[in-house]
Amino acid sequence: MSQGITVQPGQIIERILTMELVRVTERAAVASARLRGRGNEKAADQAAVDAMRRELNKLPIDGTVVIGEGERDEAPMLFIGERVGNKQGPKVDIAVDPLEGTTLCAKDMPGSIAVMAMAEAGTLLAAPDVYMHKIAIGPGYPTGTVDLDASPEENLHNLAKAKGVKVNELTALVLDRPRHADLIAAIRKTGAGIRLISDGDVAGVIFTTKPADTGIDIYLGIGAAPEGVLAAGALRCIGGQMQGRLILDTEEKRSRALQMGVTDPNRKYDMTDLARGDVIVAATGVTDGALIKGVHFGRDVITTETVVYRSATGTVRRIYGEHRELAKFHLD
Ligand code: VTB
Repeated sequence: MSQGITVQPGQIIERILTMELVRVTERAAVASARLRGRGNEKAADQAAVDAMRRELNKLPIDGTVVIGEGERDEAPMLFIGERVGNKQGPKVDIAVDPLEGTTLCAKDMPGSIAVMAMAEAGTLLAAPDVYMHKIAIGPGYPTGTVDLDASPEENLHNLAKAKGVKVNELTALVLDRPRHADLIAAIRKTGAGIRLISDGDVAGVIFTTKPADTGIDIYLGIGAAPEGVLAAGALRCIGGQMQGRLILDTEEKRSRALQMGVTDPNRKYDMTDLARGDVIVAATGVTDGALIKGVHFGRDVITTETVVYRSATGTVRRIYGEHRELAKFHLD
């Protein structure tokens, strides 16, 4: 039982919590997977939120949600600032996206995941739910190979040079949105390919870490800021480079961000500004995806696949779960 775990003083992020996080994302994934393909994004999201919150509150942590379902007045659960855990363990920051890719889940399309990060207290960027301009590449390139403020042409040429390939051998991943029309045109002009995705840019950023498997060399464009922090957490563990800038284009957004501690609205955040400390990121597949398989319901067994990243060691674990005590899932 998670309640029985004792955390040694001095161990900021207890190793055993790695497995505890898996339980949290597994439960959220199973809960929302029951609503796959029902066309009801809200219900699927709510199921994931309920399950994730319930499991989080069993953990031996004194957690504060820094990336959550929204601000207190708009989210009854897992709101930003909510305290989670049994309060008897280390102080930690919690970032959650109980169902990343709600539309993918509602349409039963590939790539929706239940994802969360846990980090030393005060080390994850408390980002408001606004857009973020992002760029990311995988490990093995010199620092500064790409830059958020350089043109797409420049970035692709520099990346091709660093990889030792021609630009037209690169593939970029971009969210399929009208706001990216110019970006897409600029990338295509270089000869590089683009994989357009409808949702799910946490996984999209992670794809850049294994170009040989995923075919993706670089992530470019504008997605949500909370997802940017979660992706940066994962990239911190695997290696790679990422930069992000909040898009605070109204007075209202700027003052909201200021309340959350963002004093420079134009700041360019590096991966380590987004996620600074020792961090663990766990993601369980809801629908089958390229990163991880989704939940499968059998007669007597539910199977899950989870990937857990830990920054302190760079360890990546894939955990395949066969759950036979099905009664506990009926709570979800
Ligand atoms: C992306 C995508 C997410 O939000 O971050 C996107 O990866 C950005 O917002 O899965 P828009 O949909 O408004 O473009 C999601 O689609 C959902 O959080």
